[in-house]
Amino acid sequence: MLTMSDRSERICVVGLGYIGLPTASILAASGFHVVGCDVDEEKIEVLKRRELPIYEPGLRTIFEGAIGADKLSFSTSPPREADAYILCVPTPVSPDGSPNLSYLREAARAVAGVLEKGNLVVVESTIYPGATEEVLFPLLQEQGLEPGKDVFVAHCPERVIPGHIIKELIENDRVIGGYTPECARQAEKIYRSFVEGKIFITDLKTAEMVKLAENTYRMVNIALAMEFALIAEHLGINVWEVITLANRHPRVDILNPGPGMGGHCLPVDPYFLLHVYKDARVTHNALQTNEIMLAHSTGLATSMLSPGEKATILGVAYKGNVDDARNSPGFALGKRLKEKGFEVSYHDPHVKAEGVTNELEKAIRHSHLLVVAADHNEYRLLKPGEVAPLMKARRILDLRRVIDAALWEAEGFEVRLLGASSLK
Ligand code: SAJ
Repeated sequence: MLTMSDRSERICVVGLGYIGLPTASILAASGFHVVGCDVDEEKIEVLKRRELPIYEPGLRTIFEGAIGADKLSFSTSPPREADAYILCVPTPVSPDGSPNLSYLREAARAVAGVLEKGNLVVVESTIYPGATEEVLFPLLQEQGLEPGKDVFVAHCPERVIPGHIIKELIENDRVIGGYTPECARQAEKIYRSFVEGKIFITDLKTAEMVKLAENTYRMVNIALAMEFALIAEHLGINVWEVITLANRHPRVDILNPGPGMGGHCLPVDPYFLLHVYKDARVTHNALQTNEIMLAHSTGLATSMLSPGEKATILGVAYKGNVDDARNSPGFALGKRLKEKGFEVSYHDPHVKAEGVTNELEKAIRHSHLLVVAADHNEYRLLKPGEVAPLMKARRILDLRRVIDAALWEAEGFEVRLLGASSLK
């Protein structure tokens, strides 16, 4: 449980996205005076009106409590009066897979301009090993500040999963890499205020690599599940049964196949490893598998459609029960189907985006095929009997094993499940 002690230190969190906003809120709820910064003026206005631009369970209560206690305010630029600056800006990769650290550089430049001796700078954004030094140090030195002597520098990668961010911010262990041991200790003091898990101290590069190891491990595991799905289809067996049974082994934990790995992390972060070590073959091949699954899913959908027919993509969030559509497998699939000349509509109960409706009836009407692309709870509750009269044909492709196939078949639907040649 968070306790709001009265802490005199002031913290500035730069970048108010899925990580920065919850982090700023939780630090403020722990008693620090927090200024949340973002270059997006509209977002700052929204936050000043006490509205939340994202949905994350538990965030609203903490956010409102912190603002109510006058601990959390917002600005478009970092203030001079902070003791610590935490950078939570996006670190995407360019279309060619090379790291795009422009947001980090911009944020670091803005912070470097207001730093004073004795301040702490923490990078939370995911970056390649060596990048904290590469980006920050020249900017600090330009200001006449010596890293580790005048300003403390640390990397503390976020490792929380969207959908459970608040819980995981509090409960997960943290790894803090310091430029010097004292840098790490300074950062630890801040994270200790709300982290109930253990905090492990290491050096900068190790902390940077730890984050990439975590996400690459998960990405490779999912890619393997995807490959197993392709093999199972080839053999005429059901991959979901294979995985369930294999996972009964005490040392096996295979994840689930799907139409693609989306989001801002798993399909992106492994490229940072390739940036520092281009012969990382396992990583490279696993990333390719993600691409292969998208093509395969498109093929499955196409095989269930005749020219000019309409497909409805159910779920454009990158995964179930979140409102984030970055690197959305659902959108990617829809785009490919459109390119093949099919009509496509998008439905999602959580995502607000152009061309996506939250009204199921509207999305499904006159459709020939439903494609379940995100494992939202709402889709588990879909009733085939209610859906069927709206459609022009009774067909459903489940890319996430969400629906109860027997129920849909009983209603006359042709049902196809990714990773299984038949449903039995
Ligand atoms: N996915 C599958 N099969 C699975 C699990 C996931 O296809 O069995 C897909 C999802 O549908 C989604 C993508 O993979 O499209 C990524 O989803 P995710 O739930 O695996 O991960 P993220 O991106 O939401 O969060 C990950 C987490 N990393 C790890 O678990 C190692 C989280 O802890 C990190 O903080 C986050 O990346 C991040 O920000 O780096």
